[in-house]
Amino acid sequence: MNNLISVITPAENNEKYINTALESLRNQKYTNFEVLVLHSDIEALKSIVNDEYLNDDRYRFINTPADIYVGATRNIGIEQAKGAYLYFLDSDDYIAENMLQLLHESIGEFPMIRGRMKTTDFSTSSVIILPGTNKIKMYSNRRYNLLRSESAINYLISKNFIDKMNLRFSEQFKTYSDLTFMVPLMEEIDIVPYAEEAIYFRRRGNDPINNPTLRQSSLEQLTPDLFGVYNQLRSDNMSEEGRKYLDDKLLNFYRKRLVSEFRDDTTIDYYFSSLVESINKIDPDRLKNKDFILKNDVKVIKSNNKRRFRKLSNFNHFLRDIKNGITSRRGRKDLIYKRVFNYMKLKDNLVVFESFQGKSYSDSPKYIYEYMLKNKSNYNYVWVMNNSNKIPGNPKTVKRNTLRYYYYIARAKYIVSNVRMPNKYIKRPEQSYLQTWHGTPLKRLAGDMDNVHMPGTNAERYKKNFNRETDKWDYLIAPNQYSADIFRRAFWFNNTMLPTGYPRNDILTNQNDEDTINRLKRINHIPTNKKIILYAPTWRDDEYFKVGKYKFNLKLDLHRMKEQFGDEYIILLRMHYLVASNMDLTGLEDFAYDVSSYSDVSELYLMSDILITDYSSVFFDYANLRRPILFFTYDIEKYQGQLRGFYIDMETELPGPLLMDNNEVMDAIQNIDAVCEKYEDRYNEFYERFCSWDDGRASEKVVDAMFEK
Ligand code: C2G
Repeated sequence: MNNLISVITPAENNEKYINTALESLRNQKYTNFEVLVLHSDIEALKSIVNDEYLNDDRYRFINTPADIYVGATRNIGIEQAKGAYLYFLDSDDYIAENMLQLLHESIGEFPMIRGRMKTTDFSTSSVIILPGTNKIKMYSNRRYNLLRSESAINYLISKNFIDKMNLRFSEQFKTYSDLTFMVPLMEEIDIVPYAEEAIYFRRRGNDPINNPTLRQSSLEQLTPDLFGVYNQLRSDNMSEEGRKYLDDKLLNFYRKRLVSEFRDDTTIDYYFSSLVESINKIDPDRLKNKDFILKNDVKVIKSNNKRRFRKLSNFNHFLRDIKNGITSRRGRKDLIYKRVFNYMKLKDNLVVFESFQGKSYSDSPKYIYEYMLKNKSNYNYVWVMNNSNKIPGNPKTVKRNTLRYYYYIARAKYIVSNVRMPNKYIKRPEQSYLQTWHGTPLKRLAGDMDNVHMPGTNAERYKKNFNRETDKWDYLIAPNQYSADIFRRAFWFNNTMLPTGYPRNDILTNQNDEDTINRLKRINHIPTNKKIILYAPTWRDDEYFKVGKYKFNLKLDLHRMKEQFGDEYIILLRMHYLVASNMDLTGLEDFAYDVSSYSDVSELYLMSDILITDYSSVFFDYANLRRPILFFTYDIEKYQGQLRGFYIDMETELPGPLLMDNNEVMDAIQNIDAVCEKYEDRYNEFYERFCSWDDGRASEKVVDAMFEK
């Protein structure tokens, strides 16, 4: 008997990590294997595969038709496999080097054996090696426990056994098709060994919007597939374990996923008949230990009375909201927001403005508001402000996340914000939500991020929440074509893009004059007889005290700067709004000023003569002034490599030099005229590309687009 193992690896939509998967096979202690890599554009895939695999005939690259689902792809693999065993490995995963050996050594006469699964993220790139002492557990009555992951990956399966059963994957289902292979197999087998030390590393899906894993697929996809698979497999001739497995899968899906979607009647209409068909097959005993609500739901579904079910479902939701409302303060707020405020009539002339989560009166919302104040008479305004702050026109102010806040965001016809609203915000269909965003992106944004290093989240959750938010945006401002292109993709944005430039930059065009600049300096007690350096760095995803409060280690040598430039310059230190560190400025009086709490950074730009920054979007705006920009990028390798990645090449596309230490910073300031001359051409190109939409009329254009003239 041949001992060849055929590893079947579909690579569609998951090309990026294929070399890691193949590397983990190359490192196997058990070498008698072939790999069938399947893709609908195999030539394109081969172009990213390392040569060593292309030149090794154990690696077989097979072209598959386009537009087939993974079940059909795997079937092609099975047809072409030459081995005595099959093993399914997905192209974005990898296995420990003893995997095939341990499975092969332990399968004996059993038709199938399973290895252990570990979840990993996207930062792990090299293949992990584990020592192997092969502990085997036997699963008989509980063998369906092994199928909790619903997946066909990570089993070594006798090909002969599959051929005898004539078993293949069902090809019409995009999701859950693994069950159509695995459930019949489990039914034929009494005992499945489980090798505890054979580890399969499964990457957590980090792109739930564009490339969802099975679990992350949309409900519109999952629901008909689950019903379809359930109805195809579920029969009374199955083993008790098999029936229980499928029934529980259906009930859990109903409970955890479907019920929350049944807030709206059209969803119920859509799924009701399939739901009835499936629920009718469930063993009545299965409900014995379930709670009253589920039992009652099932009873009403079985009565096949859609109207009654709709009523029940609405009532259940109401009960749940009430229950949350009684048990916590937060729940009470949610209840009133959802069940009361959201049913009140919209106020057609009310606009809510919010900038950086109520932290300041600033950014594009400020300039849009001031334009409206001057040019529109028939609107009322609410500003979200967490601290008292004098705002022209005396609008109502509310603190973020209070009950009053929810009152206004429920009733205002218009919402204007520059960052994300709370996840809880329910966008009413008649509301208009303008997202101004807060900068031309340098660092990778939302959907373009591979890893998320912020506390309290991961890429999957981050992107899901982010996508839920961007779905609510009706209008989005683009400061330049470059941003418009990135926003469409990274925000999954399909609504109205306003190609207007940034309202916050209007003053950089309209008020770039000596009178304004001196007036601003005087109001803020900043000397008018010295030149000004503005230091405005960004935040670091991985340096924080707690969620939302970031640290900043000031690396600039201020004492040295004071000594050398104190007669000619002062420096304004401007930390990012997410940074919570306090700076110690003793000994730096009359030279360094902490302007972190100054509300409007555009005014700081106007006052300053040189900008020092790093990876912050501030330089895109500052370039409107055509004044010198220096980049203090002491941690560029870490920032670019591990944390975010950039959209543009910092080395070749920026309008100023990258400076790695204090010596270089001192030098550049000392020779600022020479620096400017050296970067003149680049600065011009940069200006054309990023600033040419900013013509001083962005606020006007945005207001015209969103409010009737
Ligand atoms: N900002 C500021 N002071 C700083 C840094 C930033 O006032 N020291 C303001 C600027 O208006 C800047 C905006 O906050 O344009 C965004 O800051 P970034 O440093 O670019 O970082 P981030 O908040 O992560 O946003 O598409 C833009 C990106 O999402 C960046």
